[in-house]
Amino acid sequence: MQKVHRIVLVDVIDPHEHKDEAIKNLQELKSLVATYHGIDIVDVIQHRTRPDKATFIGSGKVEELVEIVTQKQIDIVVVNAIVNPSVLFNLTEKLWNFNPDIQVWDRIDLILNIFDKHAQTLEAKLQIEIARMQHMGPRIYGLGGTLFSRQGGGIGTKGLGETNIELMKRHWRDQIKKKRDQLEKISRQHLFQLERRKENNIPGISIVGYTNAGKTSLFNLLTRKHKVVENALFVTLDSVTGKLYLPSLKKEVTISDTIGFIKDLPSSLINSFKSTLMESVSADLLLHVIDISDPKIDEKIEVVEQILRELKVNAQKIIFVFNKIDAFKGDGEKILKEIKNKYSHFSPQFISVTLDYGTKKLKAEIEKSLSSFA
Ligand SMILES: Nc1nc2c(ncn2[C@@H]2O[C@H](COP(=O)(O)OP(=O)(O)OP(=O)(O)O)[C@@H](O)[C@H]2O)c(=O)[nH]1
Ligand SMILES: [Mg+2]
Repeated sequence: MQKVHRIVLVDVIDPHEHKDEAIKNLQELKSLVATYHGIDIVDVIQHRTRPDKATFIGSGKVEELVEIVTQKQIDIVVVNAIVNPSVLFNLTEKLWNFNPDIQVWDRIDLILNIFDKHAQTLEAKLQIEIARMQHMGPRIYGLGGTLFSRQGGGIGTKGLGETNIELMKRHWRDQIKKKRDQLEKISRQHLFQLERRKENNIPGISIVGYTNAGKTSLFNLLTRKHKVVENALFVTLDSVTGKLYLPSLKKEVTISDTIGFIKDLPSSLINSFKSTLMESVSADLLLHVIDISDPKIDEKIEVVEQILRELKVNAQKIIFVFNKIDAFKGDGEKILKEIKNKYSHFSPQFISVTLDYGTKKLKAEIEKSLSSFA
């Protein structure tokens, strides 16, 4: 049976952040962690302060962490931030004596480990491996540096440690390059397919959005496919393309579903996923799926839009697809009106994939947007 990891979450809250915000953020972190499966959140340390340069949390909190790790047999510490590798190394070093196998992850490690579990295709796997190697590298040199300098403690042997670190770095760089070359080959095939589509004047639609918004559900409905849908984050990691027939255009268009976005997704990670995100970058039309029942709806829309800007998507048109309208509570009329006004540039559509509500109108809007291809 798979071992269940016992973890402690460490969150540092900005002193200016509202309490409700902090609770919501922690909730998202918890769902992210729950997605990993085989993990038991044993404890949470939340601390309202500025992050400490050396250890992220202050020395008093480090002592508390040591105590929790020892008493509750913790094997993974997750720091809810993107931190300098030296911070992760410093924390690991402080916890080593109490659990020699302790792992300290930051947000990137957590996301990469989740990605790793869900990745299906070689392309997605390679992208994750490269991102992981880049992210882990400095920590490994750090560890190596400490070990080597411990080994070569005497006068005159200092150079040995340095040479070894250099060798390690070179080996690491070579390994990354090999993976990159492999990925490059796959990306080229991908690009070739996209170019062929353009030559044949076949429009491409791409479904994008925050993780868990219902992208795959919509993809399945439109293409009659049966991809896995789950109430969890990052269920989809690989880009999959299906077909949708549009009667007014008298042609089939391609439609692709891909990885969801999340806030604080570091740009290095977005960059590593460029190969799978290629469909979205070159799509003629983007369907931005939004969970209308989500209390953090505006923030999530902005996160997605920001990432799309970073990716420099070419789409002439983006349609905002507000999904899960069946689960929406509150003054419906008023809020729908507000949304319609606020996002009028994005032809807002209101649908429920579960009830197959609003999809006819959505298809009509898609046809309108792609009418130049007729
Ligand atoms: N109430 C309600 N739930 C929905 C609707 N559409 C999808 N869901 C649920 O939302 C959850 C996420 O659906 P997915 O289609 O996997 O979402 P996704 O955006 O592809 O998620 P990731 O691939 O993990 O980023 C699932 O539990 C779905 O059953 C809807 O119209 N109404
Ligand atoms: Mg999905």
